[in-house]
Amino acid sequence: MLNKSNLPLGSVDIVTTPNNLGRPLQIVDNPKVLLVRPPQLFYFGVWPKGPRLGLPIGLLSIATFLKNMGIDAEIYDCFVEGDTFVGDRFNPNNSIFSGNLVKQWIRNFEDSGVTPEDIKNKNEMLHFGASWNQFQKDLKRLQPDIVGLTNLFRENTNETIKAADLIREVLPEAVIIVGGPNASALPDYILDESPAVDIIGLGDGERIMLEIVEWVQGKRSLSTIESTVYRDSNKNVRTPKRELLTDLDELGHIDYGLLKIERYFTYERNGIMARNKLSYDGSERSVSLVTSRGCPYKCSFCSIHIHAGRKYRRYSVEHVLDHLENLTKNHEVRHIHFEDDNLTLDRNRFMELMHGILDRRLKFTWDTPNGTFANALDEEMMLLIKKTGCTYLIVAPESGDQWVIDNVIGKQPLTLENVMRIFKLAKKIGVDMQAFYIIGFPRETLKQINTTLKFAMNALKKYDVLPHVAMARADPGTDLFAEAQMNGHLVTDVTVSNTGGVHSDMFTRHLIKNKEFDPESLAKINEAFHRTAIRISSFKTLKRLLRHPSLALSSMFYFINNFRKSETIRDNIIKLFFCRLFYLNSLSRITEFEKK
Ligand code: B12
Ligand code: SF4
Repeated sequence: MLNKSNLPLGSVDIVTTPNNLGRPLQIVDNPKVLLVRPPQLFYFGVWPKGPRLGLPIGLLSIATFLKNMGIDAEIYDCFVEGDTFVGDRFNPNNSIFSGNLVKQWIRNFEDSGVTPEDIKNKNEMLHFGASWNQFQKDLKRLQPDIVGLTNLFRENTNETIKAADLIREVLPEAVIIVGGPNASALPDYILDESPAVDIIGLGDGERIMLEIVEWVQGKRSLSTIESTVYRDSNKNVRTPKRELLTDLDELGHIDYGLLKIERYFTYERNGIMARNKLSYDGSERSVSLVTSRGCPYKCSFCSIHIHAGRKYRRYSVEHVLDHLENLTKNHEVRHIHFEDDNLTLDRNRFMELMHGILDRRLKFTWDTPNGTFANALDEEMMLLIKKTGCTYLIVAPESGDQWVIDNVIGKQPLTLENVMRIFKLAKKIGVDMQAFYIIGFPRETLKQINTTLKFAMNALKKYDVLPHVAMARADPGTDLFAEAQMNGHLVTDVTVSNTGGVHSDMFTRHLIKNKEFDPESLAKINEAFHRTAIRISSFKTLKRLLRHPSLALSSMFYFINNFRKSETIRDNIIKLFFCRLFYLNSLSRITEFEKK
C-alpha cells in the first residue's frame, strides 16, 4: 500500500512566489481537507422520478487515501446534508420534505405550478440536497483549508461553478480544486467561468490531493503536481500527465465510516435511487462499487479515457472480496452495483471473483448497470453469474447494425453474432439480460437506426432482453463530439459546456441532427419503440404470472406494501414492473434473494 515514506513524490521544491493563486498562499502544517459533492438540479422526468443518488465513491476513495496518509479529510455530500435528516433517519418534521421523499419531490413541482409538459418544454429542474445557505453555513463551521469539489456530469457543471463561487465567499483563503470526469473534460471552461476555482485535477484524484496538501504545507510547488491545470499570469497552465496507478490495491481499503451511509439507504427506501434494480425487502441497502478503472476500447461516444485512461487497471480479487465482505458483514449491504466499465474484460480475474464470492459465502445480490462486454462472456461464466446472485446483466452492443458498430462507433471486436449468442445463452441459463443501444450518430441513416431497433425488438421477443435505447450524446473530449462539431451536426452552438442544452433524463433533448433526422423526430421514433417494448415485456410478465400463481400473489403483496411509498397508483405500477416484474428469471428466484 502507498504510504508517505514510499510515495514517489518527484522533485520536491519549496513553494515559490508568486504561487499562481493570485493571492498569498496560507501555509498550514496540518491542513484540513473537505471533499464536497455539490447539490444538483434534477429533472422531474422519467421513472424513477426525481434525483439519482448513490454513494460518492470517487470522493470516498480520495478521503480514504488521505486519511491513511494521516491527513485530516472529511466528506461533505450535499445530497445527504441539510435538514432532510435527523441523525440518519428521515426528518418527518421538515417542512420542505415532509412525508415520502419522492412524493415530496413531485409535490414541489406541483406547488410551483410546473406540469410535466412545462418541464419537457422549458427545462424546469429542482434543487436537490442541502440549500446553498446551509452549505455556506456548514463551510463556515467546518473551516477547511482545502476544498475538493467533485464534478462527474456535464449536467452539473453550473452547480459546480456556483458551489466554488459560494465557497470563495465564505472561505477567501481556502484552496479550491475541482476534479472528476466532467472537470477532466472541461478544465479550461471551468477555470475561465469561475475565478473562485484555483486548480483542476485531471483523472484519479488520490495522489493529486495528497500533493496539494503537501503544497499547502509548503513542501512543494504547484508546478510539480502532475495532471493539474491552473491559472498562471492570466493563462491556464497544464502540468505533465502523471503515470496512471495500475495496482489499485495501493489506494487502501475504502473507509465507509467517512460517509453517513445510512442516509443513502434511507433515500433508497423512499424511492430515490441511483439505478433501476430488482427490488425486494432489504434491497435498499445497496452500494455501487468499482473493481477496476479504465477501458482499452475506443468507442467514439465514450468519455472514459479522459479521466480514467485506456489502461485497464484493477484491484486484486482478494482486495475486492475483502471489500465485499466488509460491506455485507459490517454494513449489512444486500445489493451491489458493479459499476466497472468492463467487469468481465479479464476472464480469469472475473472467474476468480465469482468463485471467491461462493467460497467466502458472501450473501448479496448484484447487477452490472454500467454494462459488460458481450465478447468476453461464455457459458461457464454465465453459470457462475447466476449462482452468485446476479439480478441482471447488461451488455452494450450499442447498435444492431454491424457496419455502424465497426465504422461509426468503433466498438471492436464486437460482433452481433456473439451478442445474440450471449442473449440465447442467458435465456437458457436463466440470467436476466438487458442491453444498451444508441441511435442518432451523425453518420447514421434512418435505415441503420431501424436495423438497430429491429435487432433490439428481436432480442426482446426471442430472448427476453430488455432494451434501453438512448439517443447519441456528444460529450466534449469524445471523437463523437469532435466529429459532430466539425461537420455541423450539433443542433445548438453551445459547444463547450452544453450545460443549458441537455439534462440527464431528457432523452428527448439531444443535440445531433443530420439530413435524415433531428432530435425531435428521433425522440418520437425512440418513444414509440419503448412503448412497444414495454407492452411486450408486460405481456411476457403476465404470461409468467398466470403460469405461476404464487408469483402473482407475492407480487401483489409487494405492490400493497409499497403502495404507501409512491405518489400515485400509476407510479406504483410502473415501479412494480421496472423493479420486479420485468426481471423474469429473478422473479422466480425472489424468495431465494430475500433469504440471502
Ligand atoms: C456510477 C455512475 C453513475 C451513477 C452515479 C452514482 C453516484 N455515485 O452518484 C448514476 C446512475 C447516478 C449516473 C448517472 C448518470 N451518468 Co454516470 N457514471 C457512473 C460511472 C459508471 C462510474 C462513476 C464512478 O463512481 N466511478 C468510480 C470513482 C472511483 O471514480 P470517479 O467518481 O470518477 O472519481 C475519481 C476521479 O474522477 C477523480 N475525482 C472525482 N472527484 C474528484 C474531486 C477532486 C477534487 C479531484 C482532485 C479528483 C476527483 O478522483 C476519483 C478517484 O480517483 C461513470 C463511468 C466511469 N467509469 O467513470 C459514469 C459517468 C460519470 N456518467 C456519465 C453520464 C453521461 C451519466 C448520465 C448523464 C447518464 C444519463 N444519460 O442519464 C447520468 C447523470 C445523472 C445526473 N446526476 O445528472 C458520464 C459522464 C460524462 C460527462 N462528462 O458528463 C460517465 C463518465 C460515463 C461515460 N462513459 O460517459 N452515473
Ligand atoms: S467499451 Fe464501454 S467503457 Fe469502453 S470505450 Fe466502449 S463504451 Fe467506453
